[in-house]
Amino acid sequence: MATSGSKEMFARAQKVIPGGVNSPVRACKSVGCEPLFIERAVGSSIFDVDGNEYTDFVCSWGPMIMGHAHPHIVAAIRQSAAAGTSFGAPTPTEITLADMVVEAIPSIEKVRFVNSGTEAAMSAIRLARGYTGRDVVLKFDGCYHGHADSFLVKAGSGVVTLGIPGSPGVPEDIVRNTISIPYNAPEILEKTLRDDTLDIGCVIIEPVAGNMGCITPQKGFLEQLRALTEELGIVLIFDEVITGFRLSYGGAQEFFGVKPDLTCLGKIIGGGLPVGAYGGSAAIMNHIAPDGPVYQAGTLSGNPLAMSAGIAALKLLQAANFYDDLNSKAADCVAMLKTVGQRTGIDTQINSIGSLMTCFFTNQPVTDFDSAMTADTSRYGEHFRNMLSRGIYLAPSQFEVAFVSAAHSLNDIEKLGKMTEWSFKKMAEK
Ligand code: HOZ
Repeated sequence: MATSGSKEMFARAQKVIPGGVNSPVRACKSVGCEPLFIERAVGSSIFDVDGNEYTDFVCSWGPMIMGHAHPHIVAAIRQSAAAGTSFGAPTPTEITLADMVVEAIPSIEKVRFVNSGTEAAMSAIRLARGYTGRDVVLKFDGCYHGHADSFLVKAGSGVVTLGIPGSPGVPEDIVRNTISIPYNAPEILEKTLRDDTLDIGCVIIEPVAGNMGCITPQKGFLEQLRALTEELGIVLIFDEVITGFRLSYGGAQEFFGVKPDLTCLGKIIGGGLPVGAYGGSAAIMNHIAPDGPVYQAGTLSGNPLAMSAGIAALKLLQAANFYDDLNSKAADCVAMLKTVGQRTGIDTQINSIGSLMTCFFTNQPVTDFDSAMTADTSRYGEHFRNMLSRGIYLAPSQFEVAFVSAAHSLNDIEKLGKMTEWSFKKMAEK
């Protein structure tokens, strides 16, 4: 495939944008190539500036659950834009979307909209600290909650992809107030939470880890976490930026039947526009200004454009059997990937849940950060490049998830299977 246009743009971008990108993972460093510059997208396809078409399994890292440029979402954005894009004042659309979120997410009685998942997680821990009067946050190795200071300790996503051990610029005091323990380790969890010298105020977790590849919670893990935090008066935060409206309409908390105190949302609720949100019981949310003393604000928060896109997206998700259809399509992908792995003798572990999946290049079950690290990242890079050369766009890192959308067709799934088999055979022959 000719990619001279992307190459030229990357050279230009590097002169004026750090690393040529506005978010590190997309630089494609860990997969040994340069980024494609995308011009447009529709349904399950994206098109680069050289006119190449790719079947897209990144889906903008999650928001594009309906596929790209869905006509209802585009129409809602157009209509909203024509009426003005931001007023810095309350609008009817934010009440509509808040009503929909409150109705959908089991633990949310009140919700505050922000502009990104990072902002949502950052604001949720400030609220939890303000509410409990305790500063220490417990997180899990390899989980990623955006790039706010407190979360860059043993984080997933680009932090692990680029092998950054923490981040210069994060003050020692903040690192001291963040404890990170392994995912799916019930004994360590109990011991840490019961250690009252640590003075933990809140726990934040991705109920399905999606930023060290897809890792599901082992049976009873979320239930144990809920029971312990409740008993000890620790605020439990579910980061549902990926899983919200993805695993089910009510997110992971509905899927697993475990209710947190606070929930962070993003991605899907913005219909592809920049949005985040955090919510929970009125008792906790009333501590936010102007009702309470915990300060959080934003000029563009709840802007009508993003709210309208979000409303249109959520309405589409209410279609009968939407999640059953989506998840059964994803299950077909998973079954096919497993068969291809067995047929070609390439060691892989396919972790999946709902419409999320990761193909880890390892022969060991992947249940936490350490086991994720056994994956052969150079093999993933080779596979990524093979697939790209045949028109399949995967995440440019072993430690991310692939997303299936409502727009993916049977053809797309078959193409994924065929190209995966071709790529695995090519690697097996070496
Ligand atoms: N893991 C990130 C989304 N959950 C990747 C996107 C980014 O950092 O740009």
